[in-house]
Amino acid sequence: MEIEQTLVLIKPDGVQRGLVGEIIARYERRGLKIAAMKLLQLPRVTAEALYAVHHGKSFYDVLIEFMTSAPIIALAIEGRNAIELVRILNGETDPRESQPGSIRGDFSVDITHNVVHASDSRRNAQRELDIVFAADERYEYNRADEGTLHVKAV
Ligand code: 3AN
Repeated sequence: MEIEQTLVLIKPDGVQRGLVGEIIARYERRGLKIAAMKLLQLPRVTAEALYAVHHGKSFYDVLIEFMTSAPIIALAIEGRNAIELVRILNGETDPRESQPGSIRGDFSVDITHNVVHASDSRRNAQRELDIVFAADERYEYNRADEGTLHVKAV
């Protein structure tokens, strides 16, 4: 399996509740790597591009309003199977289904204010990363523990 990158957004509620360090620590502890990171307030046009697939749905306006209301943290998270692993760490969208131990399962009771976003496929990860990050904002480096984390199967 190739190394993947995925877009993570820590939403305005996650930033305002002081959960940034807690959330990023969960990705790092799992063995995933931060390839890019910044604090920004999403311009409306950027939020609309990210959530274009939801245009016309009942929750679309509320979602765009919320995501552009205050600063967020954007991350490119990298690792083997990073797209799937990050979504497991984040937990289900619906708070009634997000399991304790996941970020949403531990910190969220609301489907809009649900702390984090992550890409759901390779295609979307590429598209979303390109919307949020310029090429020179993404970095290549080695984690000190990569030799231990990435043991080849025998
Ligand atoms: P996820 O973020 O878990 O991949 P998506 O991509 O289906 O979920 O939805 C994007 C965001 O839109 C969600 N994080 C949530 O904030 C909001 N959303 C999704 N479904 C609903 C819904 N039924 N009602 C209200 N908000 C929703």
